[in-house]
Order: sequence, then C-alpha cells, then structure tokens
Amino acid sequence: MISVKRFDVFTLFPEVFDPYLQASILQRAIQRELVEVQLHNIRDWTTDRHHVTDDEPYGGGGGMVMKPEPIFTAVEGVLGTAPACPVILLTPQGRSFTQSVAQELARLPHLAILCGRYEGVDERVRLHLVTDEISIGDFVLTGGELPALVLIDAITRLIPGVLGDPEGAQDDSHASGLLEYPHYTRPAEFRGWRVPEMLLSGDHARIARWRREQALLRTWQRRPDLLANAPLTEADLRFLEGLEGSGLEEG
Ligand code: JBZ
Repeated sequence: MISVKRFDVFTLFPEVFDPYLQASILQRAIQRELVEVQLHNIRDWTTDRHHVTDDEPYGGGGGMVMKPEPIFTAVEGVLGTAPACPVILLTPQGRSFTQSVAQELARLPHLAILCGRYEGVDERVRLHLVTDEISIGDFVLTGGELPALVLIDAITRLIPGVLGDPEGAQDDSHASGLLEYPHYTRPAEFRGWRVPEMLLSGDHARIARWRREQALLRTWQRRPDLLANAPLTEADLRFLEGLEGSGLEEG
C-alpha cells in the first residue's frame, strides 16, 4: 500500500513545527525516512522589499487577510503550477478531521498543507489553489499551524513501520470505533488501589472479553454517539442491552 512519504507545509511560522517534529515518534519516523516534512516559509516567497504577506480586507471591517501572491508563488514554486498532490487548507470552514479522514489521507504519497493566519486567506487561494479544506474542531485558534501538526501526527502514525508494534494503531480509540479500555501497569497495588484482578489472571481470552466490555461500557457512558457507527458483534449488542437500566450510567 502506498502511504504518505512527504508533507510540504506552507506557513508564516515554520519554527513552531520544529520542537514537535524533533521529538518522539515523529522524529524517529523522519530519521528512518518513513516520512519527510518540508517546511516552507511563505514570507520567503514575497517579492516586495518589506516582505509583506497580509493586507486589509476589501470592504473594510478590520483584521488582516493573507495576500494571494506569496501563497501562490510559494506553492507553485515548490510543487509546480499544477500540483499533483492535494493542497489542504486548514480552516474552521473545512470538513471535520476524523480518524477516517486520517486513514484516507494516509494512503496518499504526498500532501501539501497550507496554514492560514490572521482572519484567513484571500478567497482566490481557496477557489483556485486549494483542493481540500479541513478543520480539526469547533474551537477558535490563531492559525492553522497546530491543526497541521495534528494532521501530520495522526497520519504519520498510520504509516506502516512508524509504530514499533505493527498492531499498534489497531487497538486505539477510534480505530475500533470505540473508546479504549482502561490501562494499568505495575505496581499491582498503589496507595491501596488495586489493579483489577482479571488483568492479573493470565487468562487471555477472559482478559480480551473484559477489555472489550470495558471499551463498550466507556463508549456507552461517555460517547454513545459512537455506538451507531462502531462495528459490533452479537455479544457486544447483548452486553449493551444489559447496560440499559443497570445504574452504570455515571461511571
Ligand atoms: C482551524 C486563520 O487561520 C486559522 C484560524 C483558525 C483555525 C484555522 C486556521 S484551522 N482553526 C481548525 O482546524 O479548527
């Protein structure tokens, strides 16, 4: 399967990416050449003497808008005049980023990501350069840089070989369509709080069933909306029926 090998990120603040890309899983993936992240400072592609990237909105109203010329020059300078890869704009007006969008994008070999700042980008960038618009959620941010890192993180960890364990990405919340079961590690007793005895039993079939039921219980308690789309077995459905009127709502 082909999966993302290269991200080209267009931003006014490339320096904010470095600390996150230089730590942990992403650093390792980049070092091992499973993924490449090229950062491009849009300001480097300005041609005026003051390197201006923003201007006042036509029609007034305050705030600033990112000018189209430096963005087109940057993207076309790096990718050519007809980019072969998706050009993703991070914007509150985009489609919601979900695990299924991450899986869809992880299959592509190359992505360009454009980070807005100020009130956003000139509409002609959206109309004539951008091919996909994505939002990471309904909250107010100052720019697209953190959302870009969210995409890069969520997509990179799906690339085969990035996580040590080949099943690493399978068990996580949302991969199964359910929230995760609770995790415990040593010690078996901490300040009088014991690890559930089930997990110390060594009975792997019973542990797997317990974990599945814990995932179902959590999802039913906290995110019942997810149950509508999660693949559920007959046994799962029986367990969920048993929860109705059980008094476990508050968990
Ligand atoms: C996003 C002006 O640039 C912005 C501002 C907010 C914002 C983004 C870009 S992307 N919020 C989101 O994904 O929710």
